[in-house]
This record gives sequence, structure tokens and C-alpha cells, in this order.
Amino acid sequence: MLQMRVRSRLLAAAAGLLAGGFALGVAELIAGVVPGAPSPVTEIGALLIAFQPRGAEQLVVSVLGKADKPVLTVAVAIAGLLLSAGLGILARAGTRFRWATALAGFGALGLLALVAAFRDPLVDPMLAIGVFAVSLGLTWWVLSRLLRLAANFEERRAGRPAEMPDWSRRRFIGNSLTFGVTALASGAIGRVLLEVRAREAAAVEQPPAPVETAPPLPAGASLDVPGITPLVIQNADFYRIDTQLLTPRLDAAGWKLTVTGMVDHPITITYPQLLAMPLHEEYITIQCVSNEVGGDLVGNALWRGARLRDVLDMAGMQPGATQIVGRSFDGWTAGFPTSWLAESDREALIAVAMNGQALPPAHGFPARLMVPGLYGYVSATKWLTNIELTTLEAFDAYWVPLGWSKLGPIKTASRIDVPTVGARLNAGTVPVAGVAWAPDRGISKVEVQVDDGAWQPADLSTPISKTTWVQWLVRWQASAGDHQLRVRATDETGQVQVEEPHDPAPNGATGYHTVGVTVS
Ligand SMILES: Nc1nc2c(c(=O)[nH]1)N[C@H]1C(S)=C(S)[C@@H](COP(=O)(O)O)O[C@H]1N2
Ligand SMILES: [Mo]
Repeated sequence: MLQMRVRSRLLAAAAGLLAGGFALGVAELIAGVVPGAPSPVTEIGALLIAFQPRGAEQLVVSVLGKADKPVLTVAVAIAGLLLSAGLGILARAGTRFRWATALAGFGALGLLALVAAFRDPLVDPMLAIGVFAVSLGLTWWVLSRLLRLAANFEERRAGRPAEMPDWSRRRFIGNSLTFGVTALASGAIGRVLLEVRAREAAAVEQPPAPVETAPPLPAGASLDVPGITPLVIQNADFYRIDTQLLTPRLDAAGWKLTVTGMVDHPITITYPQLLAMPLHEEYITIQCVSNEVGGDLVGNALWRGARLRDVLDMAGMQPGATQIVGRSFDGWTAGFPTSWLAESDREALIAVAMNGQALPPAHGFPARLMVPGLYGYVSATKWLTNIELTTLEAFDAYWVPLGWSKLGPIKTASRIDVPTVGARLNAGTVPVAGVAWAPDRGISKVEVQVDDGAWQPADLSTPISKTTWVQWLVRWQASAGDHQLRVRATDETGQVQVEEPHDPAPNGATGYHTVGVTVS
């Protein structure tokens, strides 16, 4: 190990980066091929999500949004490579101490990934230890090899005329390229395999037919306007928000739901037992609290599941319980007041099917909670494994200490789907249309304003129920010029949507969705 003194910081940094990158790439490949093996990048990303500082909520919510998840993964990978480059520079002095320190640095990074992997219930700890050992061994091997080649190359260069073919240089470059290309290729293949596995449809039979089916869609439930959001969003198109970097794929056979806390008899329910309960079917519109005005983190689907009430009755909810906490396999939690279910027409479900298909893994297979009228972060626990009855004071669920409100009823909201922002239109009749929701109060009125004109009432689709959104339409006589279109909704209690613009934090965005268009 000694006598590998490398003078150039750049060469040493390259050696360190390639050593770290090679280990990361190979680990990614193993994770892609062997189910239960951890991806260090993903696990450290998950650790960052778990230990996000308070006050970072805006940042993290945007990171957790669908498109930004890869950003976190890539950032973790880049940070790992930069740290590896730094450790390469540290090792270049060629002393035993520096070399040991650099290796300890790599060991510490590996250990961080290992600890992160131990927190992931879907990772096999023995496989994690194996990947840790292999990665560390590879790092050591690549680093010592490249540093030795770099040292040789510098030595020869110092003692030889510049014209002579410089084989030591070629060897350094050749080896570096080989390690670099192998790292990139295995990393890319591993990533693709991981993503493909996460996306595969569940090979699960459809849950049994419901005992109580939702009534058929009423006549006029859908408006026929090109570009309007469909009344029911297909599973593949449904928005997805959660703290998981990849889609967890739980095994229904080994799955159990426990009901614990302030209950007379704690119970455990298996998947077949859950399916054997009388299943109820209901359309519910759910929104993410971090949805911006006009955003698309909202959807409506037909959910099928056991009634939460029935399960709570089985366990015997105690009168002192004031909070229902849903916990997922990874320890994520959401909680809402027991009083929310006191209203007899709020039928919360332990959902097992979405739009007639088994719950997709991305939406919580085998089972999730669906509670009409509440934002997802306080209610809709996916990959549900425990329901705990407690008090509101005794426990704060996942997002509450991070600055989001304890209570999360969905605010009345409306969105313009057509025309789109910046659309260029021809003068004449232009359909202005979209969706409006106030689960579970229901929508009574939607109005559109053009520039500073009077608010005009929109035609509404026949609502499926109070827990679902409606579509709305105004036929606008558009005149030439630039125009601002605004929309507002009124719920069935008579409350008009809040006009004052506000960010999503801490309890849901407010403001009227506004779309600017040009008519000629
Ligand atoms: N286990 C778990 N369940 C979760 C979350 C999560 O991060 N983990 N996110 C919640 C949030 S914030 C929302 S908005 C809904 C989104 O449900 P969807 O992805 O099926 O649309 O899931 C909720 N359930
Ligand atoms: Mo959310």
C-alpha cells in the first residue's frame, strides 16, 4: 500500500471517484438483479427523507413530487462521487495513516448506506451486509490499483523524455476507462431493472366483488369537452405522492393488519380475512395538501374495501380514543380525529381495489386507507399494516412535526383544464371547462370571470356524490385580445372558495386558478 505517493490531485481525485463510482455501480446492479438487496443510493435518499430538517418541508415536498424523485437519487449519487474524489485526494500522500483514513472514509459512507438499508423493511439485512462488504472490497481494490498506476506514470514521466511512448500513462487511462465504463453500465442496468421491477403490475387476482356496489354513474355525470379532466382517473394516470423513492412491492401472503391501542381487543387481520369482509364500493376524490392552485395532485377513483367502521367495531374502539393513526410497513403515519367518522355518511375504507383492479403497488397494495374529505397526508396511509387508536394529544403523525397542520380537511377548489395557459384561440364560442371539488361537502356552484367582468355561472356535471369532484363548463364568447380567465367554486354549505392566494403549507393552497389566453 505504501510508496503510492501521487503528486497530482487531479489523478488522485479521479482514482477516488472511480473507486467509489465502481462500487456504487456494482451495488446498483446487484440491487437490480437480487430482490431484497439494497441500492445504496436509494437507501441514503430514503434516510435523507426520513431525517429531513424541520422547515425543509417545502423543499422536501417538491422533492417527493412525482418528477422530482429522480433528482434526489441523482443528487445522492453525485454527492457520493464527490466525496469519493475527496477521499482519493486524501489517500494520495502514500502514508499508511492517510491511506487508512481514506479507507475509513469509504467505510463510513458504506456504513451509512448499510444503516439506511437496515431501516428498509424490504431489504434483507444479510444481503445488505454482503453488498456492503463487496462494495468496500471493490473500492479498496480499484483505489489501490489506480493510485499505483498513477504513481508509476508520474515517476516515469519525471525520468523520461517526453517523446517516448508513455505506457504507464496509457495503462492509467485504460484502466480508468474500464472502471468508469463498467461502473456506468452496471449502474444504469441496475437502475433500469429496479425501476422495471417497481413498475411491474401486481400479479394479484382481483379482490372479490363488493357486497355494496357504488350506484351506477348518474346520467350527465360526465361533460363531453375535449381536454377536460376525465371524471374517473385511470390507475396508471392517477397522481402519486409518498416518501418512497421506489415502489414498495409487499407480499399479500405475508401481509397482516393489526389494530392496536385504545381498543378492547387488539386484532390481527390477514389479507384473505380482509377480503372476506363485506366490501363496500365508493367514488372518492382525494387531493394532496401540497397541490398548488391549478395543480394536478388530485384525482377521483372508484375505491373498494372493507369499511373502517367494521374493523374498528371488531376491535372495540374505546370511548376515550380521539385519533385514528394509520401506519405503513415502513413506519410512515397519518392521523385524523375519530370524530371525522362520527358523520354517518362518511364511509372510510380500508381499500383493496381501485377502479375495479387490485390496488396497484404504487397506490398501496395490499391495502390502504381512504377517508372522504381529508388530504392524503392525514388519512390515506398506503401499504397499511397497523391502525392505532390513540388521542390527538398523544401522537403527531409523519408530516405534523415537519410543519404541516394536524388537521387536514380538503379545501374547496376548482381548476381550469381548457383552455390551457397561454393558449391562442379564435374569436367566437370557446369552451372554458374544468373540475371543482369540496369533498365531502359537495359542490353547489362554479363561476367563471373573464378579466374584470361579472362572474358567470357554469354548467355542472351531475355529481356522483358529495365526496367526488364535478366537471364544469362555460361557453365563452371570446373577443380579440389578451384575457384572464378565473374560476371559483362554492360548496354545498354555501361557502365560496377562499380567494386570497396562499401556499400549500401548512394546510392546503388557496386562491383562484387563473389562466391567461390570447384571442385573435
Ligand atoms: N405509506 C404512505 N402512505 C401515504 C403517503 C406516504 O408517504 N406513505 N403519502 C400520503 C400522501 S401525502 C398522499 S397525498 C396520498 C397520495 O395517494 P396516491 O399516491 O395513491 O395518490 O397518499 C398518502 N399515503
Ligand atoms: Mo399529500
